[in-house]
Amino acid sequence: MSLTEINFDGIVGPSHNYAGLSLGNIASASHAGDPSYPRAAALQGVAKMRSNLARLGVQGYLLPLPRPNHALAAALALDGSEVPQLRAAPWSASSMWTANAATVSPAPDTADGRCHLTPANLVTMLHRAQEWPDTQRQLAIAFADTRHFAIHDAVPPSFGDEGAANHMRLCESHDQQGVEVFVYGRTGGRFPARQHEQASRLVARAHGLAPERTVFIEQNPQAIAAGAFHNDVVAVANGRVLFTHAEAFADQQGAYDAIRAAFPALEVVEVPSRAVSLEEVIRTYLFNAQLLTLPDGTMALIVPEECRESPAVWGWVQTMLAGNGPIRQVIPVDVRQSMANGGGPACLRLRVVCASETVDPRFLLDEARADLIERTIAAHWPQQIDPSDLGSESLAASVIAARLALLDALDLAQLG
Ligand code: SUG
Repeated sequence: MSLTEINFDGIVGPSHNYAGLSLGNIASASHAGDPSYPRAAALQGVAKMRSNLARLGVQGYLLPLPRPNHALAAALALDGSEVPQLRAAPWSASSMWTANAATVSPAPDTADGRCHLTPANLVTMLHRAQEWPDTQRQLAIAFADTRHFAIHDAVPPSFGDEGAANHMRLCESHDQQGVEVFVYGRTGGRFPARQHEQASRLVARAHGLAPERTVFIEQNPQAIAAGAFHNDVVAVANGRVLFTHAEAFADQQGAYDAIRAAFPALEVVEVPSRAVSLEEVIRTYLFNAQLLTLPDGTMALIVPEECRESPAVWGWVQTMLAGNGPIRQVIPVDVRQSMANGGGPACLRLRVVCASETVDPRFLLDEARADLIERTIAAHWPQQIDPSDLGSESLAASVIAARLALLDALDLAQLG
């Protein structure tokens, strides 16, 4: 059985909305109150999956979680007198950003030779903290074969864990032993640092990672203050390559040295601040990109369309492509509905290195399933949601029915 990297994209749920719930997430704050377009959002996501399926020959997905979450609504004692953000939390479709679903350590890296997954507790944000028990339930079905996978409980609360968004892996090839890099923030800045060092260390211990192949790095507090609440907004790794902004880490050179000590073959592709400022990086999500190894061994970077519209970013991209670096193609995709809530192409996927035949096939995309998913979305997803609709009984009924229609179509009614 050969191990490959499979991207599991989050299908955008039918309650996708802009309620401005994420403090420190500039896009979420600036789109608060806007109407959202769940059908268009979900179709954008399927189009991205389709193009990556054609490129890589393999693509997975995870299903939207049950919304509105009646248990959370009851726990919050909602009676109409609360602030709108509280009312919106049980409706959040935030599980679409599966980079925050879990931290994944592939089998070659772990002591027991299984692929380990720890769902992220996401405790810093109320609307995200409700995700992990349902995410865990879904992971336990998709990766049910305990000979190959180990699914953990989330890190206990008070230690914030944001999953793969704050985790990178370097390796000669995906199926070989790699070096795992955990990137945490320090609290006390303008915005919450959502990934805590002790959460990262706990996950590394639980996964049975070898200390000499594990690196812990601090995020640059200025990047968090500028809106890079997750490391994957300022850096992404694949194979031997670390693609990063020059201001991603608290001690940039120290970070490179620490990674190189564990992984001497490291190739850094750094974007200097004079070429693209931190603010422009956060506006365009240049680094919230999928850095993919194509079947011919070269690398492609899947970036949001917003990158092409930025003269600074696109200028840097052209210069980079004209050089002889490891990234040979840069491909824009339209995920604007997700971007308006602070989620780019990389937020929308969880990378799992495993043998595809060990995954429950109901979570793997092929052309027929892509057609089926698209048809179900087109028939059932609401066209538009205004934040003032959240709480309405009729919207709740249509959101619930839409999700159940998708579960039925994919033979996953057990998730209902
Ligand atoms: O947690 N947005 C998400 C975006 C997550 C991006 N993920 C990664 N970078 N990997 C978040 O901030 C917005 C929800 C709202 O405002 O309704 C939100 O949750």
